[in-house]
Amino acid sequence: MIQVKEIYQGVMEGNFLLLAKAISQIENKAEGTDVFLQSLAPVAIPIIGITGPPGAGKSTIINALITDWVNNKKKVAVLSVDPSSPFHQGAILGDRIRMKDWYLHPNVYIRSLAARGHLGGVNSAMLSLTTLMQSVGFDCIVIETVGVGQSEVEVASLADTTVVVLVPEAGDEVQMMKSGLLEIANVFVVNKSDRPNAQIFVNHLRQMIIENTGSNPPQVISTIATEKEGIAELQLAIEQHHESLSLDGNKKEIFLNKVMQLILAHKMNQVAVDQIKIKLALEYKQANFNIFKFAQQFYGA
Ligand SMILES: Nc1nc2c(ncn2[C@@H]2O[C@H](COP(=O)(O)OP(=O)(O)OP(=O)(O)O)[C@@H](O)[C@H]2O)c(=O)[nH]1
Ligand SMILES: [Mg+2]
Repeated sequence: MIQVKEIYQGVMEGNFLLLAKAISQIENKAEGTDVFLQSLAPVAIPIIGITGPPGAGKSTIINALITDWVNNKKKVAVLSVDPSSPFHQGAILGDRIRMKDWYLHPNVYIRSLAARGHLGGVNSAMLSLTTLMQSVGFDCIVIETVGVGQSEVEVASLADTTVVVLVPEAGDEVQMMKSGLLEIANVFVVNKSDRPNAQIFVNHLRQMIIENTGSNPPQVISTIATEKEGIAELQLAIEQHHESLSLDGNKKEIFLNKVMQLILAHKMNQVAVDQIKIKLALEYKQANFNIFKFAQQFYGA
């Protein structure tokens, strides 16, 4: 496995080759990965999760955020989780176009990751990767996920600050309530505010937030990402949320969530799925088959 020091050196020089290699090794759980992860000494750089429905403008917003950061001499890492269904083949290509200003920039590292096919689940892979980013000299770390499935919502919940991007379209409020986005949002962005009725949507959303959330309700920021309008306000809202986090002890909750994810992933890795399948094939048709009894024999694993 590659040395953290060498990766850090590369990042400082704008050479991400070793970083990319380390990421692949972590994704594949290559030998030595656990020891490597345990050797990390992360700095508490806040992780910003950006989620929302397909095409809401998440990548365009990130593109605009990067402009500000790079102007302030920050090193930026963006991890985007690709749902990796055949229908999303264009996503990576699309991101390359949307964030084109940054793909070759020495202070910006952008990586797309498949949502499926990770040993131990995408959450534990993402946790490993964000911790790696925190350990090799980045100043800003962003995770982009498409908020359509529960797993993507969970990935976003690994972030310190979760930004939910919506567009002013009728019906989105209902969809949002269903998909659990209201619970995970720390900041709402209503992007594409150049569309008609954007302000009505913003008012609706604010009303809904008042009715459904307690203390520290999420701010609602209007943006036109393509024009970089509202981006400074978004930066400020993210910073304010992060300050409030440090104050009220929520960081402990975030860590607890991460520990649970790791334990879960570790336990799942120990489960011999093939053996279960073989046994199940023999037993599931039996008249007295009981799923709880059947599962219990594997609990100790
Ligand atoms: N009119 C308008 N178009 C926008 C705005 N922001 C983004 N777009 C356009 O919306 C389209 C989708 O933008 P993306 O940034 O790729 O959206 P995304 O949420 O990252 O999309 P996925 O990653 O595929 O889910 C692009 O054609 C953008 O140019 C905006 O504020 N106004
Ligand atoms: Mg995108």
